[in-house]
Order: sequence, then structure tokens, then C-alpha cells
Amino acid sequence: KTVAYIGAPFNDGQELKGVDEGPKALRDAGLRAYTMKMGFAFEDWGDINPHAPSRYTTVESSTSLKGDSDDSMEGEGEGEAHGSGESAVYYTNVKNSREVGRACKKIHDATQHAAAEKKFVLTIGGDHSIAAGSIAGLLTERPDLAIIWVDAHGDCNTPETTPSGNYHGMPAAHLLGWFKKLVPGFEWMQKVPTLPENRIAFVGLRDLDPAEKDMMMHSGVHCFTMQDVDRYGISKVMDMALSKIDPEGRRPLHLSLDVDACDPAVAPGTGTKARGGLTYREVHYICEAMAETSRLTSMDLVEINPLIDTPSEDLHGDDPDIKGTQTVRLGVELIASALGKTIM
Ligand code: DIR
Ligand code: MN
Ligand code: MN
Ligand code: MN
Repeated sequence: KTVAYIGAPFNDGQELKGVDEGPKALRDAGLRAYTMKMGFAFEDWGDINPHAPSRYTTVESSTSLKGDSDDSMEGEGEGEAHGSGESAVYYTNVKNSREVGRACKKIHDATQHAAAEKKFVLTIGGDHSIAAGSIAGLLTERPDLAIIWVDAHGDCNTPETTPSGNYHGMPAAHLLGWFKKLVPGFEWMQKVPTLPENRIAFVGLRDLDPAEKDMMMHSGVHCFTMQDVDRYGISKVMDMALSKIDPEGRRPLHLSLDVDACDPAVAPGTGTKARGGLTYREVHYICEAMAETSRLTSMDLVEINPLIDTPSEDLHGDDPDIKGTQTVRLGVELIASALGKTIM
């Protein structure tokens, strides 16, 4: 089995610098050697450069309403629709939307390509915006895909409800087809299959915006909050989540893992920390449970910010082959668990 590593060094979907250093930090931490030791072939597909032309040709370049290629958007003002008279069909309040949309298209092309080659597709952020690209590409190739989205946040805001304008709070809503207008830079999303609501379950929720919460509650998405984790335990929560999104146990599965789902004590190196999160074992258990299905075929690991991370404590039993700060180390360990590493 081959792991295709796609780096998405990208931070335009939120305010804090440093999350774009995630892909390099995970490489430096020894991910390649570690996965190879586990018996996988490891292909490093390099980093998506948001500002260079696409290296992938699986999908034609984007078609906007005006037929622009994505690169012709270069240098235009932020938050303004093309030309005049288009504001009726375009949202104008998504920050850095052209950069975010262009980068997501490239991530889409890469994940689609890797999925077509039947690889385990591992996309490393970068902020959670990248999931709009990775999941869009995977859905195109694996239309029956079901998703476990592990996050303190719902990432289900729309441009109407966003309190921040930051796209990393919106990618799930966008994939679910909840946007009523186009987002400049994301015109290509029109060609991507919409993710059916009953095909996604959120785990670890505890920090939702009021309107976002309302939309999630009144939709078909499945929500498992930290209170559910407390009440049922993580193993029951995972059983319930998987049986909701994949009742017959036949779908390919994707894990979109935002490290801010973890408690800040466990994952301090992330931009939007929320108290009361998953413990070290709970987040590992999620990855282990996904691996146990034998149907996990792709994963995003996002929001690791090496610049604000704390040094790793050297504890007995830590794998000497993993280097790096606390949240970076956790990231490598979680990938290993998702690829099937168990304690025994
Ligand atoms: C907030 C924060 N709900 C927003 N979202 C975060 O800006 O939409 N997502 N931090 O990871
Ligand atoms: Mn997120
Ligand atoms: Mn989050
Ligand atoms: Mn985020």
C-alpha cells in the first residue's frame, strides 16, 4: 500500500502565520521513514504552491462564469467580484478568497490524481481550508466517500453567517452545497459533486457560532460533541458516527482531522484553541478506529502550527524515530495510528 503525501502549506484561510509550516515540519519529524518502517511505500508529492501554475493535468483548469482561467485572476483585488454587475452571484466577504480558491483547486487536482492511482491520500495543511480542495478531489474520484470530521469547530459557516470572514470556518458548508452564491476563486467548485449531508459526521465539537449551530442542527449532518464523548465514551461515539455515515460498512472513508479538536494541553501548537477537548488517547482511538474499518483511504491533518508549538517532553516509550515539537510529534503519531499502528 502506498501513501501519497500532499503538502498544502497554506494559511490564507485564517489570521495566524505559521500553519503553512506544517507540511515541512511533518517531513522533518521523520514521517517518511516512519511510514516505511510500518511497511508502506511513501511517495512525497511535494507541496502545492498556491502561486504557481498547477502541476497536475487530471482536471482542466477552472471555468468561471466569465471563462477566466484561474491564473488570470492573479493580482485582482480581494473580495470583489469580476467586473461589474456580478455581485448578485458572488459573495464578496470571504477573506483572501482568490488565493484560497486557487490553492484548493490545486489540492483538488492532486488528491483526485492520487485517488485515481488508488493511493492512501494524505493531505497535510495548512489551515482547514484545504479540506475543501482535498475532499472535492476525493469525491470526484470516490463518489460514495463518507467523512469523519474531527474538530472543535463545525467549519459549517457560510459567507452569510461567518463572524470572521475566514474560510477555514466554512469548508464543510461549502462542500455540502450550503453556499447560495459563488466565491471568487472557487468557481471550479460548481463542477464538484455535492457532499450529501448524511455522509459526514463531526466529532469533538464544542465551539460553534450560533447561526452555524442552528444550520447544523437543522441539517442532515451528524454531530457528536464533547458532551457525547463524555457520555458515551469515544468508542461508542465512533461506532455511532460510522454507522450514521456508512450504515452498511461499505463506503470508502475519509478522516479530516483538525488538531484543535484535541485539548490544548495535548495539542498546544494550533491557532484556535478551545478548552475541553479530546485527550491524547481519545484522538488516537479515533484514528485507530478508522484504521480498523480497513476502509480508510484518505486523511487530512490540518491546523498544526509549528511556530507556536511547545517543545516535546521526552517521555519513556516515545518513539525515538519521531522528532519535533509536541503537536508535530502528535501529528506523526496520529498518522501512524490512522495507518494501522496499534499498541500491541
Ligand atoms: C469560527 C472559528 N467558527 C469562524 N472557526 C475555526 O471563524 O468561522 N475553525 N477556528 O477551525
Ligand atoms: Mn477545522
Ligand atoms: Mn477547528
Ligand atoms: Mn480551523
